[in-house]
Parts: sequence; structure tokens; C-alpha cells
Amino acid sequence: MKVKEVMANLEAKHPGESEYLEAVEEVLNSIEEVYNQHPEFEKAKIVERLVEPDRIFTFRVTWIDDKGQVQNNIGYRVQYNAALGAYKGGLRFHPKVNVSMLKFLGFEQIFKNSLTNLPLGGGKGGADFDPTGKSDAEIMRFCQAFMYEMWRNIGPDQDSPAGDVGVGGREIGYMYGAYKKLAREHSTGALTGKSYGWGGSLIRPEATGFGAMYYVERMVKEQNDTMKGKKVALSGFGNVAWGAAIKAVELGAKVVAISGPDGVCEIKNGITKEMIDYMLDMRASNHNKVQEMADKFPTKATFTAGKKSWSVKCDIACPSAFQNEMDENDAKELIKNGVKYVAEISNMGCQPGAIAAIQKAKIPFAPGKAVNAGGVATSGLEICQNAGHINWTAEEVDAKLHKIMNDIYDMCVEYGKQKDGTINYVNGANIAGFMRVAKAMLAQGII
Ligand code: 2IT
Repeated sequence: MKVKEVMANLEAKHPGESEYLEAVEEVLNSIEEVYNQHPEFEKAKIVERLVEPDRIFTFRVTWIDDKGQVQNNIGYRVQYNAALGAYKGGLRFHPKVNVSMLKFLGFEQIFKNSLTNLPLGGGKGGADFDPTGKSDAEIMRFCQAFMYEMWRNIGPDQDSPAGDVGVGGREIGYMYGAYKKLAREHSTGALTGKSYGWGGSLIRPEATGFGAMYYVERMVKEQNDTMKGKKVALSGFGNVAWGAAIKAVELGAKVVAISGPDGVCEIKNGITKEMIDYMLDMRASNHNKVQEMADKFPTKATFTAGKKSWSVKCDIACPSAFQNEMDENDAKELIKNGVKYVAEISNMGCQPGAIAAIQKAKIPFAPGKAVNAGGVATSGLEICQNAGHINWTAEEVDAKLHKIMNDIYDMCVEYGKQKDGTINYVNGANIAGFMRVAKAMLAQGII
């Protein structure tokens, strides 16, 4: 396999799908050497099969807004690869959603899900629907209209979506209600991220952020360093940043920045419990403005319009909002300000130029597919509980999540250790994730 040849082919077939092409290229660069040591992979055309989704559903979603106007959106589900299990991955509601974005996210999901060591295939979906400024009734009608089309293609043994940007517990609830009515069965494993009490798992809302901080804690320990007193910069103020903030504080670190599309909030003395709780209200309001944190806590947080979290001095930088949110200049500013660790919690949060700059400066960098895998892992645990009609306690789920993150960390080290003793976490995650999928594909024949 030659990465250049595969990429030239893909670019010709899928012109303009830049995010998808970027995600594929990163994985292929990591696995090229190992792949070429296995002639059986080449013979079975594993890479050529893996880069194309099994299938993509595209559908019109029509709904009525509060003014009585008819609205149209486009919905998608990308069922990417089912070698390891039924398709699994989130739904993103965001105005920029398109096929390229969901293919990139679905592709990443295959390797991330593989890293969890659970029986999960890879998929992703969503719609170009913008939740900003929408009422609760509008959100419900949109979720129901989305499910009119999606319900036939999902189920616990077929495809199990969850939340992602713009989709949280409330949206999953509305979608599950519609699914149950249309499918005429209470198959709770058809969606994850449900509320506790009707199939949801304790710790699922916190899991992506908790898992990320368990991983970061290992990165820090690897350098004989400690989380105590470390300044952490997060981006966004959504579900992921919320969970990460809780765990960072619990581990003794100080969260000094959160952000939104409007700018950054610097929190000099570290985020407090009241502020973390307020992040939930900010998300529920659908205003999408981080300035509201500074308005509510004027003595603790300072808002600067148009700036990103990467302008704030920190030890640990964790993109936790959207892809490509850290560019090369942001990375250079962080390095100049003395950043010691960078861990993506958002999928592909850093642009290739940013990753290159961080790695060149010999600063440990870990990719989203490893760092944020605790979210989907806990979704996998939710499906287990649904199938067995059991409820684990918060402590039980958290202990399993912690073990999964430790195992992922160990795999990244095993596959990412370089000759000079340093760890390339990007290569480690890509190679470890790939090997499990490739072996399953080989075993299952040419299909
Ligand atoms: O990016 C992700 O891993 C998610 N949005 C969660 C996927 C899931 O199925 O829980």
C-alpha cells in the first residue's frame, strides 16, 4: 500500500471532501509500515474496503417551526464498518453538517470503537439542523421528523446512534420516543445516551470528559509529573467540556478557560462547582454564548470576544468542541506560553499543521480517537446493561470506564513507542485500532 496512490484515487473519486480525506490520510500514514509487513492485508484489499463506508443514507427532514412555517433539512446516517459489531456512533446537529464531515467522523469512529475492545462497529449521522435559538417544542418536532426516516435503519443489532455536537440527553429522549412508537418495540439498545431510569447508564453524560482526563492523567504520569495544580484550557462549554471540567478539578487541576463561538472566558483562579453546574444551563438555553458565564460570575471569569481558549496560558490544552479548532498559529502560541501537554477531546480537534508544530516541539500530543473514546465505551456499557436488563451503579460504570481508558492508553504506548523512547500517540492509536478491525475483516472473508 502506498499512501500517495490510495489518496490520489480517493481525491479523484471524492473531490472537495476535505475533512474526510484529511482523516483518512492521517490513519494511512500511521499504518503504512505495519500494513506493508502483512501481505494478507494487501491481498484482501483491506484499506480500499475500509476507506469506503458500507452505505450512506441521505434523507429529507421536514418539520414545522413555532411560527407555523415549513422547514426542510437534510439528514444522514453513514454506516461505515461493521467488522467488530453493529454500527455505533453519534448524531451531530449543526448547520455545517455534510457528507464529508460525517464520513470523517464515521471513519474515525471505526478506530476509536476498536480501541475500546468492545463489540462496536463504526458509524455516524446527523443533520444540517441548527439548534441555536430553537425552542424546546421545535427541537422535539425536528427529532421526531428525523426519526420518521431513521427508525428503519437502526436497532441494537443493526446500528445504535448516540449524541454528538448539538445532540444531548433531551434530543436522544425525543428521538427514542419516536423510534419506540414507529418500531412498536421497546428496544432500548437502539439509541444510547438515554436518561437514567428508562435504559440510560449512570456516568454516560460525564463519560467522554471523565475518560479524557483519565487518559491525560496517564500522559502526565508518563513524564513523572502530576495533575496537581496544572492549568487546563478547554474549549466549548458543551457536554464534553463539562465532564472534563468535573474530572480535572477532582484530579487537582485548575480549569482556566472555556469558550464558545462568541469568544473565550478566562477563569484565572480555576473553575468552581457553581460555574460547572452553570455550563448545563448555558447549553440547555440554546443561546450558544460563553459570555453568559462572565455575566453570571463577573468576579471569576473574564470574557474576550473573538478569542480562542488557546490564547490563555495553560499547562494542558484540550480542544473539546469541534474539528480543526486549533490551527498552527494557535499551537505556536500555546507552545510560546509553555504548554506541556495537548490532548484532543474533540474529534480531529487539531489541524495537521498544529499537530506537526506540537510534535516538533517534543510536547506529548494525543489524538481524539483515543482520548475521547470513553464516551462511546460507556455507550457500549449502556447497551450491555440494556441487553441484560440490569443497572450498574455509578461506581461500577466508572470503574469499567477507567479500566477501558487505561487499556487504551497502554495500547497506544505499545504500538506508538518510538526508537528514541518517546511515544507517538497518534501512530499508537491508529495502528492499535486498525489491527483489530483488519483481523476481523480478514476472518470474515471478502464481503
Ligand atoms: O464521537 C463520539 O464518539 C460520540 N459522539 C459518541 C458516540 C457513541 O455512540 O456514544
